[in-house]
Amino acid sequence: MIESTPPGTRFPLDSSRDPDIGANSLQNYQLTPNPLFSLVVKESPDGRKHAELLLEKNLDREKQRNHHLILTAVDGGDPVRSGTAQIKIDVTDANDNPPLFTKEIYKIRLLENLPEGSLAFQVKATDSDEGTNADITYCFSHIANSARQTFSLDPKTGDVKITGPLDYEDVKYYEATVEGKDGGGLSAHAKVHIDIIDVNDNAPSLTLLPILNPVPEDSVPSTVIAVINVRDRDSGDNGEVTCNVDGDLPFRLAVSPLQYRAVAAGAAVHHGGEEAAERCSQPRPLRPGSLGRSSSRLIRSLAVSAAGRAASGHAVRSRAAARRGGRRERTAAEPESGTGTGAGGGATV
Ligand SMILES: [Ca+2]
Ligand SMILES: [Ca+2]
Ligand SMILES: [Ca+2]
Ligand SMILES: [Ca+2]
Repeated sequence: MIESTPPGTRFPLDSSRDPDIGANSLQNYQLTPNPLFSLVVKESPDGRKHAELLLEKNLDREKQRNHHLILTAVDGGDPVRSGTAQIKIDVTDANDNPPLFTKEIYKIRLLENLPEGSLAFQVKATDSDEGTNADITYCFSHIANSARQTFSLDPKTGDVKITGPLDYEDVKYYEATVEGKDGGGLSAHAKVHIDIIDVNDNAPSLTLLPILNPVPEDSVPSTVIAVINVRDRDSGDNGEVTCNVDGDLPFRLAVSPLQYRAVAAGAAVHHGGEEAAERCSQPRPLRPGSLGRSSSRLIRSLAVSAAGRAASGHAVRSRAAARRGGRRERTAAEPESGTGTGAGGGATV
């Protein structure tokens, strides 16, 4: 008996036989009490009685997959004689349950450095029917084209794998709807919200805009000589940057929102070329084991002019070096001898 059988359906039972006649013949049927089934006894014109099993309520295979009833046939004799028959009802499955996802919304967080091919998460639905009625296949029923190239959903296992590059700096959030459909055509849906988590995968980048080039040697302290823009595409601690200037130089970095300025320091600027490696690094790793990233840039344009010397001086070291046939350049660690002007040092960071 299929579980979708509607209440009110009747099932004729084989008639019992009693060779006696009159009151000693079959008088009635009885059924063990059962909330789902009852007995209807009909009498045909020849006086024979027939029993029918009547389904009173909906069957539910998922609650009870079989029922045992006992039919008793009683005669009218004295003593009363009876016979019994076992009625065994197997309830076969109907597809009356849609799949049910384990969550209405799958909230997923993925590090942006997860490699392609790795398992991101799994969606799962259950179905209390059996056989193909409980056989679920999964698919994305709604997903942006960009996300479709980034994630794949295994139709059988519900495994979601990464099939394209993740990049927090590019896309921070994905949204999709998954569908689970059983073999009988019933379906269910669940939302998927994917947050991409930032990883420190970008080093700071520096751009240098010289304001004074060359720098007159009589520049007063705090004269802005260059503007350094610093940018780190990461977020939070991963995008936090500090800058410093290597070496003992008459310049210091002054911070203004979103940019650093190289300014003449308190001591007088002395003439001669100066070269400094300016470094920007991230102050602290986000997690143990995740190293901060740094970048540095050799500043060659903070040249200082000296009276009576070629104005361009040491302005762009590479060009000057090329002109001089690669002669070794003096560095900040080798103060020019015999100039006698200004006081070195005093550069602060
Ligand atoms: Ca089902
Ligand atoms: Ca079912
Ligand atoms: Ca960074
Ligand atoms: Ca990042």
